[in-house]
Amino acid sequence: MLMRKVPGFVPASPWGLRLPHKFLFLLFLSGLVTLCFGALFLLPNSSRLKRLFLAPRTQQPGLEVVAQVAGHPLTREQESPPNPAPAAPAPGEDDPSSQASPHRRKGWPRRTRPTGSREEATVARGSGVVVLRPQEESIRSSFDFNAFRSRLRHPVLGTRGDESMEPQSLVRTQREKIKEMMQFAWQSYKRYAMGKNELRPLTKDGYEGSMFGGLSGATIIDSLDTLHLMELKEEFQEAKAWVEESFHLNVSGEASLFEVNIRYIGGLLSAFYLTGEEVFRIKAIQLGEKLLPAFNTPTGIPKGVVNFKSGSNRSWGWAMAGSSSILAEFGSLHLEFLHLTELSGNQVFAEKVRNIRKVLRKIDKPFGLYPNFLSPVSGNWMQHHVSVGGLGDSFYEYLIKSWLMSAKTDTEAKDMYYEALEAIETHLLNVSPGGLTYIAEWRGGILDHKMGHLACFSGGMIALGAEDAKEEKRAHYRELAAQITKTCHESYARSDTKLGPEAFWFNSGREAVATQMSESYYILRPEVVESYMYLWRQTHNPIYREWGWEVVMALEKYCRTEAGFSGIQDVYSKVPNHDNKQQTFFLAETLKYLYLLFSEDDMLSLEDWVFNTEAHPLPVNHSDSSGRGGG
Ligand code: DMJ
Repeated sequence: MLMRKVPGFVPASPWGLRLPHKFLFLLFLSGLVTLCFGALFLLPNSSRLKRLFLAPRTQQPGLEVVAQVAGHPLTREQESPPNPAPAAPAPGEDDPSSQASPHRRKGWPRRTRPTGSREEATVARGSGVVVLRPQEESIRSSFDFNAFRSRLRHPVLGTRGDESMEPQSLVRTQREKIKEMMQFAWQSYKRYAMGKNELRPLTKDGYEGSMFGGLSGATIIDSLDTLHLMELKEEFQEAKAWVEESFHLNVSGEASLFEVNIRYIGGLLSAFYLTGEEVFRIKAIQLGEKLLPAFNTPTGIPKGVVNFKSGSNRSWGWAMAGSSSILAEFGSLHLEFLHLTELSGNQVFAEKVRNIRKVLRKIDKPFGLYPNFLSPVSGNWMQHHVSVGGLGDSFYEYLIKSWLMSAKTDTEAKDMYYEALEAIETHLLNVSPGGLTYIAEWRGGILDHKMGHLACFSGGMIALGAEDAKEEKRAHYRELAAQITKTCHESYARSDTKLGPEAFWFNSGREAVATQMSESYYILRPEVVESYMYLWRQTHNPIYREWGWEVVMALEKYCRTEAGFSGIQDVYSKVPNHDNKQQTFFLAETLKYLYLLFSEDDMLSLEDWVFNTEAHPLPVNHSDSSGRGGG
């Protein structure tokens, strides 16, 4: 409708306001808006609101390592939303995560699992163009795989000396037999349980368990390097394809920090170092980030359990009523976490384990011993139970291996190892009336005269560390390693099945045997054959291959079933009572160590590799370029 202009009449606005009023009202309104918007940025703890308004790229400058390489299988996977930011430490508490790191110093945010914008990823997928943010670019290019391989002293799989000289040798036949066992274990798993964590060979199905927070495929990840080593190429490709297509990290359960680290992270890292396949590196780093909330404690000593969904953490209920972290668990992260930093360029992983080292270095140790339970809140020992078996074992292993993996530069780890070993010798080492050397368990000064199967790795560890001890101790440590390994062999030899029990005692006239049914089981554990492998490499005494072969025969006789290998419930009964579990470490460790026992010394040479506690080989950090092997 056309308004007719009437002199002296100013038409009212639709709201009935005249022009000066309207102007004043607009002025007031714009002031109000400016004030509110500004408040979003000035009020404390406004980060959530900022997130609503700022582009994701601005708020998250990229600790994330999601591969956005077009065509890469990872680009097809929708990962879970980012974990919540780690909880801030309580006022006045030392925040280990605030230690200097290049990233942090430059003002990088705390969040360790940020995401890129979905739009950005979509564009990358849609256009087929590689879209990497600057930080991802540096992560991508921070590790030179070819340079790494050229620094190795030996070809990864060795020179195969005996094969070319003796094509039909006994040792070759033995190795082939072990390879066949691996193939059978893998194929059984694939047939009945592909994608599940473990195979149950009696019921012919899969089992997920509760240690991995909803992650699947533990057997696959644990098997990758063994398959590669044995040149089971088709099987390796099956495993790799599963990782590419079906290994999803968007899970939300509670996981064991230790188990995920040694099996999944260790397995992925090894698979990467052996093959150079990016998928393994990227998955390892992504999974490593998911473990970081476990470290949000006042001391930085991680708790044993991390919740993948909420990012909360807790200690195991059985660990001093939920108050303690376990020495073997928080003490067995060092090797893998240093490699996560090496492969990602992200210092956060190395900082976390260096802090653990710092805490352990400072704390008082009763008689130089490391008890198994430590409060992650106070940093105090919670009980004086010391063991080189369960709860303590791999902490000692990681000290000597940190020294070796650092190409013998980490003198702190070396000193800690030899000091700990001296204390163990002084307070825990015993010789039975029958002449068997064993490492007992210590409870505030009282000894339990028993050794767990787990403690049998120590023969190999002491052999491995013997050469870097003080000159006057070297021969002694070699002999000690041999004696402990002999004792562990006795625990096998004295059973009806020639497989060893979970724990064996030295008292009441009985030696190296279990004293109760509840300790008589064998769950396909590797520690005894692990020691045979190290002792073989050190001495070339044929007895270790003989003993190893006895184990192979016993496994075949008592543990092989129609659909895979199974543990047994009583090593003292020739009628096998299977436990219906093919443990992942059987493929990762037991079969790998057996295979290496019957291989040349330069296959995964100890000059180039250290094995994590799940037998996943991680490379020594040779910084010079005098490598000869590479291949
Ligand atoms: C493995 O998972 C590792 O070797 C760990 O350190 C201890 N136990 C099992 C095998 O027995």
